[in-house]
Amino acid sequence: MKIGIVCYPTHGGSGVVATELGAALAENGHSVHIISYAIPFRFDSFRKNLTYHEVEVSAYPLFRYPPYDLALAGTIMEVAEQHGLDILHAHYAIPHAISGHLAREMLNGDGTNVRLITTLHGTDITIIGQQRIFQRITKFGIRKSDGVTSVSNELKERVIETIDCGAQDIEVIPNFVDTQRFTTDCCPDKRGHLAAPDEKIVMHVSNFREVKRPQDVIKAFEIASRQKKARLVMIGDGPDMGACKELARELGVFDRCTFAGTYDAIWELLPQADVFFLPSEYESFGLSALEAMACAVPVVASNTGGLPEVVEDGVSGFLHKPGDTAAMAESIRKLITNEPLAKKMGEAARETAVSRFRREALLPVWEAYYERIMSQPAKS
Ligand code: GMT
Repeated sequence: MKIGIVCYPTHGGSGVVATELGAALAENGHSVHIISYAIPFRFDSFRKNLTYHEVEVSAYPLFRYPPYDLALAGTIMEVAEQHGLDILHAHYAIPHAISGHLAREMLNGDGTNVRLITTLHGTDITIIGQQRIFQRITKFGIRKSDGVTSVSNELKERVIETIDCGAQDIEVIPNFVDTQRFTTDCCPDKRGHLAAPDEKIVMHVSNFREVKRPQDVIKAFEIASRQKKARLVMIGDGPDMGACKELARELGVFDRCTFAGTYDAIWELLPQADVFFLPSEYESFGLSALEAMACAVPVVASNTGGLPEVVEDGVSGFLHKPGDTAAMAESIRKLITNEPLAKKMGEAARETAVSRFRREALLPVWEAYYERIMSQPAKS
């Protein structure tokens, strides 16, 4: 198949999923065209069947806000026409589904017959899609897509409850992980850089936005590490980073925190964690937790959104109400003070990642879904 994939290039789950899916499809012999405004950070190499197309945004002085959505539609149209795309897969509803729809409308019946599939990732529904100005356009993008997928059952239910999708059916296809890249192999030299030999490592990876509750990471770590020498490794960057550092100073744990910044090869760091910590207010899925699990790291997280579909409470980690930092701290304490428990849960986590979410298992699901959508008449 000839597949166009539209995504955000920035550090965020939707861009990771889109890029990893593109690479996997290309490896399987499909011709894949990634369309974005910059090279997505997980787009680690130019390889056979995989091409990147940059959206050119015009900076004409009349434009206070350059019309990115139209530039994207124009680029999609050109790529679809030039390469005869069968499928255009938009990751994240706003603006990708709308620009995709516009491109398809301009093309179809004009010698091209491209199908639009939109994958809803979470904040496109729970945050952006709830803003008054974007509510109806999100609904429009969903209704106009030839196929719509969601990354968890919980997100699907939420979409149905909050958005009038008309006759549109939503297929749940969970995120996947490359269990050969995300493995248990630990690079001891890197562990040495991260922590002292007698320190347990609690790790958090996110884009430090409000929805991730990153200050709760500091609060729970301060409590959990009172009895056991531990180091908090914070990976990523975002608007709440300054507040996190401030809080770490206030609570007297700044010296035991490593603010590592953004690190692309996250598979090198995750296996060195003893606990992965994700206390988000909401996660439609929790890809970063799944990546940690693939590295046999037990997870302490919120029992919110799609996380319970990924982490099994008491088996591969512990789940608590968002904001319950005392309970989260107690679970972290258990894991950093009880090595056999952490090992058992880590093994269960890896087992879940391999059995339910490995790339090789979910790639055929995507291929079958594309085939199904292509066999149906295109929407307009
Ligand atoms: O807010 C983020 O974490 C980024 C966001 C994105 O769209 O890039 O992530 C969402 O999509 C990921 C991939 O499907 C999911 O694993 C994340 O749980 C989801 N984030 C939220 O729902 C907050």
